[in-house]
Amino acid sequence: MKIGIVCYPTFGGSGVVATELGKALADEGHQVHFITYSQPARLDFFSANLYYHEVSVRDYPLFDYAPYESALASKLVDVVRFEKLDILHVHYAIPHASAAFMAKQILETYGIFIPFVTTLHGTDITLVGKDPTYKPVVTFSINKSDGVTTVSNDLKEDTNNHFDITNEIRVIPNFIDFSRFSLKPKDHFKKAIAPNNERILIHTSNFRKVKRTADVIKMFRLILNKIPSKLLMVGDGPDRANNEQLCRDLGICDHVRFLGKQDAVEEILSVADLFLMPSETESFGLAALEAMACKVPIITSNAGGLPELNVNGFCGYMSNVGDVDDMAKKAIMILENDEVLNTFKENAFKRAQDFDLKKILPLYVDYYNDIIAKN
Ligand code: GMT
Repeated sequence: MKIGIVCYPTFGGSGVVATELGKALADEGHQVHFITYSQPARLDFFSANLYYHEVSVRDYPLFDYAPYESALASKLVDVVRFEKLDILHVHYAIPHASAAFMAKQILETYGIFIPFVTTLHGTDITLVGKDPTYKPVVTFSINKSDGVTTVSNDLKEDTNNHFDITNEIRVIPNFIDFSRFSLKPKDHFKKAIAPNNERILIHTSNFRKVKRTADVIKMFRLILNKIPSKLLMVGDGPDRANNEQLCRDLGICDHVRFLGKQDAVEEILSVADLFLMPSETESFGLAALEAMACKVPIITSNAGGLPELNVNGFCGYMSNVGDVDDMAKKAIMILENDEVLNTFKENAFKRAQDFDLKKILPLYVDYYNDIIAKN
């Protein structure tokens, strides 16, 4: 197949899933064309089956807002015509699904019919899409997609409950590539972070409000009262400065390291004993899955699609959003005993295997084939 992929080429979950999916499809022999405004963060190598087409938005003194959606639609028309693509797969509803719809209409005037699949990742529905500013466009473009997928049952329900959806939605969960995410021998790094064999806790995110990163710090302080430990905060975003201040206020700066954005997250996860994700909502929780693949158990909230990933009491524990005391209590239960910790580590790895790329990739390929056959 010749597949066009549109995504936000950033470190965000939707961009990561789109890029990893494209790379895996290319490895299987499909021709994959990324159409984005900059090189996707994880597309940093050469492969004969991978192509990258940059959408450039011309600035013009008349524009207060450069019309990215029109530039993307025009680029899609150009790439589909020239590269003779079979299907487009757009990640994130706004503005990718509506740009794909526009491109599809234009291509029909050239006698070219191309179906497009839209994958909803969460924030495009839970945070942005419900806003009246975007809702009509989101609803319309989901209904006009030739196929729609969500990354969890919860997101499917949420989409159906909040939008007037006439299309059938297929659930295809996030996946993990074990060739990249696995426990790596990083003992020297572990020693540097925790010289006295303290437990190492980790949080990775974009430090947006929805991640409740202050809860990570508050939870850690409670854990630190009982168990010698260190906290690694990986990533960057709007709440980081406040989190740093909170650490100073709580007097725990010596135990917390803010590492900023990191490419080799799997190496850092490899030294960790527990992953913390107290999010307000999370359509799937890819970062938690990445941790589990590296044998790191998880403490999460029970919001959104997290109960579809976190098996409570097996690979980690779940608590209500904001219940920092309960989260800390559960974390201590895992961390205070070596045997318990090791069982949770093994279980986290076992649970991650349910989302092995090798199991999930065929679900996308079959779905593309169904959609192409129907159109
Ligand atoms: O979580 C983020 O801030 C990034 C966000 C995105 O929209 O790119 O991630 C979303 O998509 C991921 C991949 O499908 C999911 O694993 C994340 O759970 C989801 N984030 C939220 O729902 C908050």
